[in-house]
Formats: sequence, C-alpha cells, structure tokens
Amino acid sequence: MGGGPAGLLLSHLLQREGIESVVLEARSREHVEQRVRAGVLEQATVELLSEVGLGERLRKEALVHHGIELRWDGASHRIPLSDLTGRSIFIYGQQEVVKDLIDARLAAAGPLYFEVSDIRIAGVESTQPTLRFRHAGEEHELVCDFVAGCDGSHGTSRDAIPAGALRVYRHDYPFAWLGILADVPPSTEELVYAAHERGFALHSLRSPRISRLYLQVEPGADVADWPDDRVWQELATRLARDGWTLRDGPVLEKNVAAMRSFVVEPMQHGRLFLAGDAAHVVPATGAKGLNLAVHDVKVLAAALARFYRTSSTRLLDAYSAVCLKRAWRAQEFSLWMGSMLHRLPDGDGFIGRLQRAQLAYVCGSEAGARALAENYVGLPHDAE
Ligand code: RFL
Ligand code: PHB
Repeated sequence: MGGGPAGLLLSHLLQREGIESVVLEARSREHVEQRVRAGVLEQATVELLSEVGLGERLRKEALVHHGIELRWDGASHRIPLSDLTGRSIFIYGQQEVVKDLIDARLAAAGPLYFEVSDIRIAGVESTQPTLRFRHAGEEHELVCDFVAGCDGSHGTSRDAIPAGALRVYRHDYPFAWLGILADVPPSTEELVYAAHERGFALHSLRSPRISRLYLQVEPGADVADWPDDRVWQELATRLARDGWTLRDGPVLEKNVAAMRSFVVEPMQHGRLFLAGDAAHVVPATGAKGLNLAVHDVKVLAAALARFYRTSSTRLLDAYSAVCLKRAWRAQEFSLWMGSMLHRLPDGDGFIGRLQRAQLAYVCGSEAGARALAENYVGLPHDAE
C-alpha cells in the first residue's frame, strides 16, 4: 500500500529477489512525480539505489556535498562532514527518486495501480491477508502472503493493527516550515542552516539552477499570508551575513509543512509490515525521513527474501526492532538539531542562552561537530 519512495523501492527490491508484488497508490502518477519534498540523501541511500540499478541518472545529476554551514549571530561556521566522517551527502530531489522508481517498475512490467481508492485490509493475523479496493470504477480483491503498509503518515494501513497491539508515540513542535522552490541559482554552494532571533531559515538547493529554501513559521500558518516578497525579505534577514547577498527569483512552489514526531511500535502485526512514514515521522531538520524509509524497505526485502528461500521467519521477526532502533536515533538527532536552531517559546531568554551554548559547542569543538556530522551523514546500514 502506497507508491511513495518506500512502496516503490520495496517492490523493486522484491522483484530483484524474484518475489511478486502489486503496488497500490491512492494518487495519480503526475501527483506523486511532482510532489516536492526531500532533497538530502545519505551516502548509504545512494549506495543502495546504485547497487540495485537505480543509480544512472542519480550519479549524473545528484550534487555531492562535503559540508554544511551553520549561521548564527551573523557569522558562518562550516561543519566539514566528509573530513569528520569520510562520508558525503547527495542532493537529489525526492520526486526524481520517485520518477526513477516508477520508470523501473514500469520497465519491469510490475503491477502498479494509481488512483486506487477505498482500500480495506483483512486477515493480517492469518497467512493470507486480503486487500479489497476500487480501481477504474471496479472492485478488486488481492489475496496476499504479506501486506506492506507504505502509505505515509496519513495512510490507513496501520489502522489494521488492533489498538491493544499498538503503541503510538507523538510529539508536536511549536513551529512549522514554509518551503519554496525557486527558479534562481542557489546563493550558496553548501546548505546553510541559520538560527536567527526571528526564527530558523534554511537555504538548500535542487540543482545549479533551482533553489529550495525554508522558513520557520507558526504552526497552522497560511501560505496566503506569505506573498513572495515577504518570503524573500524574511529569508534575507534570517540568512544575512556580511559580504553575502541572497539572490531571489520566481517562486515555483510554496507550501507549509507541520513539524512533528511520530513512531508506531511495533512496526509489524501478523503479516502486515509498516515501512517509512507510515511507521515513523521525523521533523525535517535532520533530513532523515526518506533515508529511514529506504533503510526500512531494505531490511524488509532482505527478510522476505530469506523467508521465501528458507521458510525462516528470523529476519521478519527482527524487522521491527532493527528499524525502530534507527528510527529512534533519527528522532533524537532531529530533535537535538531542531531545538538548537529554531526559535522556541522562551520566557526570560534562558532557552536562547542554552541554544547559543549548544551552537558554540557544535561549531567550536571537534566532539560537537563530529556528533552532528556522524548523525547528519547517517550511520552506515551495516551498523545494525
Ligand atoms: P510518502 O512519500 O508519504 O508516500 C506514501 C504514499 O502512499 C500514498 N497513500 C496511499 N496509497 C494507497 N492507499 C492509501 N490509503 C494511501 N494513503 C496514502 C500517498 O499518496 C503516497 O504516495 O511516504 P514514504 O514512501 O514512507 O516516504 C517518506 C518520505 O516521503 C518522507 O520521509 C520525506 O519526504 C521526509 N523529508 C526528508 N527526508 C529526507 O530523508 N531528507 C530530506 O531532505 C527531507 N526533507 C522531508 C523533507 C519532508 C518534508 N515535509 C513534507 C514534511 C522536507 C520536507 C518539507
Ligand atoms: C531540502 O532540500 O528539501 C532539505 C534539506 C535539508 C533539510 C530538509 C530539507 O534538513
């Protein structure tokens, strides 16, 4: 269930193991291919995509970055990610990953249904769960060995787990992100994360011609209150540094995303396995969500392959614990980085002082910089 990065990559990995799957996606192909979301891929994500034949365009078009910049009090501090960790990050839009995955799926003639509605799951505690759904005006039934719930944070697959068997952890943050995609060359070579008294700002990019920028806004903020001029002005103020100017240009896309944390435990019930945002959502500060989704489906595909080869459920049984360990690490890191950079409710300025102490530690000591760098580039996949 779900034709986002998690569902599409899982079907691709299973196909390579000779395991059939059917992907059911609620939205249209155009919609999922145009949805602007993540931009930062960990090296381990890129390595996996390359190993499984999805690296051709990625290797050509992705931008390799060896550091990020933290900007506060008008000064810049570079965190040399590659020097500290031996690893890099890659800039390649999530919608490009999704396009590559859809092309691969269609080239392999794997069943992929868009605009599916009213999916109902039954029998996840049996060895033959079923999915009933509507597609092109007709009712269908699929009898499955397994169901993978890859339907994102608003999906319904996890509702098939009985309430008593499931624990949900949630944390909402007192801020949201307004993101723009702009038709203007980036004003920076590396990503800039800025902590400013007016709030957080991030300068990212998609290509040498297209910039991606974010502003911390109030939860529930309305894009209608943020005309392009206001967005650029606020970005210029929060990102300001002596001798540097922010280039502006036409805004191609603008949206507001809530920041929240969410984890479902366990990620499996009977023959239903949750993966990606369906199981865990992290705030975007640490750039981890898509990377976690990729890790989940890598572990799940390997576990299913083992099951079909040997009938052993050992890896399937370990799936939830292995993925939750990485997901909680990412939660903690995203919260740690997020609370350092965002403007937070602060009575007498105590929180602001703590944030400066944290920034000074991260920017001024090798131990601090390394803690950020190791988490930001992502732990290697074979660490578990
Ligand atoms: P998705 O991408 O949400 O895909 C789920 C798919 O399921 C479909 N669907 C259903 N299909 C069938 N039946 C149903 N009942 C269905 N309900 C929903 C949906 O239409 C959709 O196509 O989840 P998936 O595959 O788990 O992928 C997760 C990532 O999308 C997400 O974690 C990232 O975008 C998070 N994220 C980032 N992650 C990174 O690793 N690096 C980043 O730089 C990064 N930046 C970001 C981000 C997320 C952001 N937002 C939108 C909060 C930046 C932002 C602003
Ligand atoms: C992005 O380019 O969309 C992006 C970059 C870094 C983040 C989040 C999003 O932390």
